[in-house]
Amino acid sequence: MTETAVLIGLYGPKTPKPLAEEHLDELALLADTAGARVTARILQARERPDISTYLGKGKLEELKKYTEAEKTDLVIVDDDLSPTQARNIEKATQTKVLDRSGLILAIFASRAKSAAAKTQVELAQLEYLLPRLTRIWTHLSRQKGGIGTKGPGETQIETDRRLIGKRIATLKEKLVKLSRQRATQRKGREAYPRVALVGYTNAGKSTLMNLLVDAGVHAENRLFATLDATVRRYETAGTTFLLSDTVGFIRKLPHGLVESFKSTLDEIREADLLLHVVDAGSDQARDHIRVVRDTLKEIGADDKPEILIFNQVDKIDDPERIADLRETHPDGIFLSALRGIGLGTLEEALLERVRRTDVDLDVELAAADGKALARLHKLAEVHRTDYVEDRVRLQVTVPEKHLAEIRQLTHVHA
Ligand SMILES: Nc1nc2c(ncn2[C@@H]2O[C@H](COP(=O)(O)OP(=O)(O)OP(=O)(O)O)[C@@H](O)[C@H]2O)c(=O)[nH]1
Ligand SMILES: [Mg+2]
Repeated sequence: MTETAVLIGLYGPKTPKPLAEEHLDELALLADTAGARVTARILQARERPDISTYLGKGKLEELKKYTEAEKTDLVIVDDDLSPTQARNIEKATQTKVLDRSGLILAIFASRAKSAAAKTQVELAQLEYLLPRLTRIWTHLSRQKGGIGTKGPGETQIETDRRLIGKRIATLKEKLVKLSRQRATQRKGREAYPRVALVGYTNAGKSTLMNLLVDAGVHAENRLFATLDATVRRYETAGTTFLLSDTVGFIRKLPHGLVESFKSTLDEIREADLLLHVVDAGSDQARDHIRVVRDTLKEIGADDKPEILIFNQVDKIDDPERIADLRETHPDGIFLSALRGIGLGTLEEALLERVRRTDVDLDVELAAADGKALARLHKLAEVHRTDYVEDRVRLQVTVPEKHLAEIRQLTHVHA
């Protein structure tokens, strides 16, 4: 049976009511993605959450009445709760309580399919759990009067903590191995420039990926439909590059999740160009752009060149809105991945940017140097090979990023 849920949030000077409402809309979409049915929403005017109950006394009472009367299964809070706040709301309402990070983690857990995604999610979940156990433990030891008095509760929690710590170490080792495997796989495709689709969740990255390279990746109107990176070769008019679809971002993405998804996010970190996809039809488009840029910064990928793509223009009725976006983002490209509108402009921009990073060269090296020759074939596209006595001459196209290495390996003819 579908669980019912009531959503809770706060508004105040920093988050005015309409914005708080939009945040709850997003939380509702998250709840829906997790499989819950939202039956009510409660917003309270408060500058900051109550330190022990999140909501104020009156509102908590209101919530309690509601959950009792409606037999609600779940209370979902739009912020992250301290263990104390979670416990107190749970006690007052006799209902399961989830905070924003907990909900996002639950969704990731239910969606993870590949070994890598499963490992990454489990790691994030345990890391989310660990400090919460610790704080409960601290709380218990305070109750019992502290040092030296080890009640059974504490011993159990300590054992749990040790087990969790061990499991975390195992998962981290597994991820290192997986990331090494992926690095080996990547070696074979080094010659091509790499382009990564990035953006807020549900912006249309996977839909665009399917349109550009017929990747057959899953796209749907749910958050975090994509958890694994998919890489496909894109070939057109003599230019080849690799395009990857990646996991979407969201505001307040749990930090642990970003940390543990490092290897999936490598696709973004190692890209030469980012295609930043925005749902132009969303009232939150500007906010989403900011969140994506902040997250890119967090993973160390904020220095990449990007093409800003305003997708879903078919949803916009108001032409002024597009004009507005065009004015603030003159380099933006406007399209509809669903309807296939505006694709030509994107492909032109894409090729222009990708080609800019390629260099054509004539190089020469010793014919006996098999190792250097093999490496050259990995790093560059070879168009022509001529053997002249004990030397080899090659015509190659090299991505800018490999120029330095090619210069070391070979003699470059001007
Ligand atoms: N109207 C309209 N809908 C679109 C467009 N592009 C994508 N969508 C819809 O938006 C929803 C999300 O698309 P996805 O491609 O799954 O989005 P995503 O960015 O990959 O999302 P996640 O992987 O979940 O982060 C789907 O229901 C798409 O059909 C568009 O141009 N117009
Ligand atoms: Mg997707």
